[in-house]
Amino acid sequence: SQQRTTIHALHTALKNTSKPSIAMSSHNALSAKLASQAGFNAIWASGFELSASHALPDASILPWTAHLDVVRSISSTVSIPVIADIDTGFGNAVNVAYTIPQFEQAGAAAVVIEDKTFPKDSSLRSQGRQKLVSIEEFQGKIAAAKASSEMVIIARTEALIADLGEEEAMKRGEAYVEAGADAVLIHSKKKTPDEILSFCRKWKGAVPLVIVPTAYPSISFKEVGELGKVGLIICGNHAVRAAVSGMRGAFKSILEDGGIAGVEGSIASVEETFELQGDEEMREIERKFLR
Ligand code: SPV
Ligand code: MG
Repeated sequence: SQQRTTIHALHTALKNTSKPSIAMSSHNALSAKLASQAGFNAIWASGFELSASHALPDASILPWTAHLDVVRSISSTVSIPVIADIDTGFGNAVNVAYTIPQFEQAGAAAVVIEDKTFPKDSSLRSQGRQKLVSIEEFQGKIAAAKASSEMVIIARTEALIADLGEEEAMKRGEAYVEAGADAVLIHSKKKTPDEILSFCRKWKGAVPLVIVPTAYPSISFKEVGELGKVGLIICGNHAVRAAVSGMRGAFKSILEDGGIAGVEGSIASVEETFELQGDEEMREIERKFLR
């Protein structure tokens, strides 16, 4: 199946730490299709983006089925691997055991599960509520995920986000590998890459790392590749932020201009939008079947 192929492709790509794969965030099938057309290697079905697209905080406000629905919609639209952000797994290890197969069925190639307590809060929020579950409990959640799915299971530690220090982050990362994680996402909200660079250099784990450099954007993909430890770089929220800027600009111009003519040259054409909607495929169906 196509899903088996994307799972396998992602497994292989993660190991190529001298040239990390680049995932772009998406909050719906349209943004995922644009990211795929642009040439990104994978889609990050971001909880932050999904929440933002509902004008809600990224704090376990949306039901888990909202994550599932967007993953299904994205997976049925693009053929590159889709990495589902399942936050904390929406509960304990039992919840993980029941929800994980649903994400696999929805077409995800991978899930990222984080070691925060449910309900989670955004990692990027200053003074956010960053309480972690115990290492043992999270190992159970990873094991539950591995036991119930063929997908790539990426364990994410929020130890640095919670200000618990590098040693705790390292201990957690290694413990998660022991529990069966295929990769470890090490997250940081420091404004410079120093914290992440130090962690990556010290990492001796048997699996590749994953990073989300939103807070420390100065780091280049090339620089990350030179570390030889990171298999995947996730652009965490750039689709929804680009959408916000694009819409704000166009909306402002239209009201200022007192008409829609001024934005014609700077927004996507209707024809371009038809293409993204798969209009060609529908025409084919019309030709074949519509009598
Ligand atoms: C997301 O994009 O939902 C993430 C990355 O989990 S972050 O927002 O940095 O926590
Ligand atoms: Mg998230």
